[in-house]
Amino acid sequence: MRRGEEIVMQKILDGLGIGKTSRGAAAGSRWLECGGGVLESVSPVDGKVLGRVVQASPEDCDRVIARAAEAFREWRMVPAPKRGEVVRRIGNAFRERKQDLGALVSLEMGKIRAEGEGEVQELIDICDFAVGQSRMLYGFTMHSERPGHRMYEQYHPLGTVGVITAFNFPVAVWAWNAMIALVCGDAVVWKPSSKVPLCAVAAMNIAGRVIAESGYPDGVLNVVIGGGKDVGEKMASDVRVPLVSATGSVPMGRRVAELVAARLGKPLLELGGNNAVIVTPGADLDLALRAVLFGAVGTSGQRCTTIRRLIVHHSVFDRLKDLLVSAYRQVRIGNPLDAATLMGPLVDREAVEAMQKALGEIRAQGGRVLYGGEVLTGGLYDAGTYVSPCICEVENHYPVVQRETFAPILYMIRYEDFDQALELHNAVPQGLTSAVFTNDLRESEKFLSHAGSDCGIANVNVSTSGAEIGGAFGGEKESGGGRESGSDAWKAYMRRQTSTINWSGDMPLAQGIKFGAS
Ligand code: UN1
Repeated sequence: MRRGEEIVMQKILDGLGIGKTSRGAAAGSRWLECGGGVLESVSPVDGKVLGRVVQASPEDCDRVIARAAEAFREWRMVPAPKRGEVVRRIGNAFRERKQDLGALVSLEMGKIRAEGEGEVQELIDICDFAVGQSRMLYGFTMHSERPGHRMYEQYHPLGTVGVITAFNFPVAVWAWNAMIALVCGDAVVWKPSSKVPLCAVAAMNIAGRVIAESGYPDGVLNVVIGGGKDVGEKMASDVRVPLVSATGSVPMGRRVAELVAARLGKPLLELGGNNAVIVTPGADLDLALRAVLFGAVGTSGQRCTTIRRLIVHHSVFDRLKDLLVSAYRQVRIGNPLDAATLMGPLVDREAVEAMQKALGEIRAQGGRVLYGGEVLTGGLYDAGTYVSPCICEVENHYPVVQRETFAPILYMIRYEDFDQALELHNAVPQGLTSAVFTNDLRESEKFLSHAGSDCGIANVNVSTSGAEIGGAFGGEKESGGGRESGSDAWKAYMRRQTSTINWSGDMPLAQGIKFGAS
């Protein structure tokens, strides 16, 4: 980075309250002394160390969980709309810091600035959503079969919610969970990815201050920065954390699910995708091109919603391929903080290695690289984290195509008829998000029908990535089955209770049972 840029970034870090060394755990605005090892945050932009964090040990994590449990006892008694008022103030605090926090997301994770700010906007949007939700924690009422009885359902706060987030959305996915959990009356313990600890420090500095000013206990909103074994596994196995919401890889989700299930807690999993877009003969190719470019190249292919597979009718395959290759050629790759850049670096060198390994497998399994895939060198590129986005022609059954490689590799696959396209579409272990590009009502309806896409999200003429917060977000099969963010996803964060009240002077039994004197 140039000197001038470094000064601007230093100002941003200072403004967000990030010093050279941060503490690894906080209850609200209070940062706690931690006893774990030191973690370095390395920017993928230029390979420089941005700061250090003294991580939490398992004992520190234990202390935080205890504080959260204590804070919960008070927080659950605060009326939900008043809890919403606190979340409204949190949203406003983030509104004021949108540019700076967005820049930090870019610097620490590598996504371009427009996407960094977009991520903070997603955080703000979910705050607004949660505020409204705080007045709409509805349960049903039913008609009792017994005379003089009333039946209804109510939703109570659940307890402490553990939130494990991935590097690719350093702040938004925390907010999806935390802001909804807060209005539901829960306490939150957040374990961010160790690749992006400073975003978590900054986010907690902003939100923690609001909690402190609100006069409610600090322990309502907590962060614990530490390794998967020290913090993640501790949280997953702790009975004081009734719900653990985890976003990340399938192996991570499997581990969390095992630990949570072993103690009969609730896991909420949002794991990998292998998202496909079907492009039919009558599709608007210009629309498809724009959607695929954003969906496959955006965030350098590191969203769980990234388009991985493009299933294209043979009659338009070559045209779309040529359009894509020429669009890929024009993608400006470089410093994510420059306004002209469309694609920043991958998160670290390991991600680059994983991409190169996948490219080797693609070739070995019979695939053809149509464009890109090189590791870039020279100047800023010498950080070793920059690659060119890649397009390959493959067959769906290749083992490498069946798994998620978290990199900008787009697989192009041909199809002959629409039913075959649907079969190829569903023939992967994952089921997060999907789309069809078509102007044919029958094709779009079939895609959305129970014989169509088997994913948690299915779109028509809309990219797989870039979902709005208002819908429930999550997928089927290996993608984990959880739903977060909008719609009625809040219900997972509450304890559901069915109540029957007898206002008659009799004691009739259900199912018409006569028992003794009744
Ligand atoms: C993720 O990649 O884990 O739909 C979440 C999207 C974003 C969220 C992605 N709103 O692409």
